Amino acid sequence: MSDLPASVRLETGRGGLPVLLVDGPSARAQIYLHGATVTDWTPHGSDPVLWVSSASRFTAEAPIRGGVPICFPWFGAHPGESGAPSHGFARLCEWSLVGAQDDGEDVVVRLRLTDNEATRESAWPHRFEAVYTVVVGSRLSLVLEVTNRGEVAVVFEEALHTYFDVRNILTTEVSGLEETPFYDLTIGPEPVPGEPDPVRFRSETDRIYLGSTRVGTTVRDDESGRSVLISRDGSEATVIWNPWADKAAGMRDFGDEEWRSMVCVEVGNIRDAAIRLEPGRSHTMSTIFELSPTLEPAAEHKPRSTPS
Ligand code: TA6
Repeated sequence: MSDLPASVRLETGRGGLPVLLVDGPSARAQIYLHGATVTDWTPHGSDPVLWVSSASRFTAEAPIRGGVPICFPWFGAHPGESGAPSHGFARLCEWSLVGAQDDGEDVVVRLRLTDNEATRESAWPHRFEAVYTVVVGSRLSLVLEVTNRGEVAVVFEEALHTYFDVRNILTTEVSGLEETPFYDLTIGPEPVPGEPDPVRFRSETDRIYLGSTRVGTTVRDDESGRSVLISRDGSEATVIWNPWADKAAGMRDFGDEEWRSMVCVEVGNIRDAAIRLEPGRSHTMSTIFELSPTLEPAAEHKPRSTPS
């Protein structure tokens, strides 16, 4: 694509997959056309914010294990077609680059996916257009707009399945979901009452929060001394995931010990929050990530002061 700004280069990335290398005034990023997967966002002067497994595959046949895979048009296993790919087809498709431009301190990249022969034969054969806008700056903004290009109403699920890099999962907590009931996929289908405290990690965690509040969610990583503030719009569900040791060891594209240094916090619309779109209508979901220093280690992670 000839008219890319100097801040954006289209290169051949891992596995020979096309990748956009963004180097803007305030941050750098990498976006694979494969799944429109953002695999790196690093504000200048900071450490990378996103986690990618050292065992991730980079092939057209498999999703990238890390970064921000896009789950669409269903989340998890397809309810009716067991052979359908987990989390839908969007993260397995090659998205087309619509364009990119500089915008002050930010760089804006737009990608598109429309129905094709393969998707029209899938478990979700509808006509659609999905436009994904990635704004790379001191904050990372991700906007997914889905339009129903067909003649009938459609229902779909979506999630931005973000893998955050953390120094130590044992001293990481996720706040902003307190008192929100959730589905705990590690124990069963029934909803579980909300909890008064932030989410802390001591075992496999796989939770779906519905009716998540509009206020932000925060990933607080005490050992790195930073937090990631996650705001959202057009999203009524939040998923929190860490596979822990056994699940991690069972995944070929996930390093055995890597569960210690990642956490997924995903904004989406799944289950009761699935989106219904009439013909010609569009729905937009967006999220913004912003770094902030953690001022004081969380009480329970404070080093015990030795009694004088
Ligand atoms: O988002 C959490 C989750 O749905 C977990 O249940 C786990 O399966 C994870 O996604 C990874 O799914 P994947 O299909 O990428 O292996």
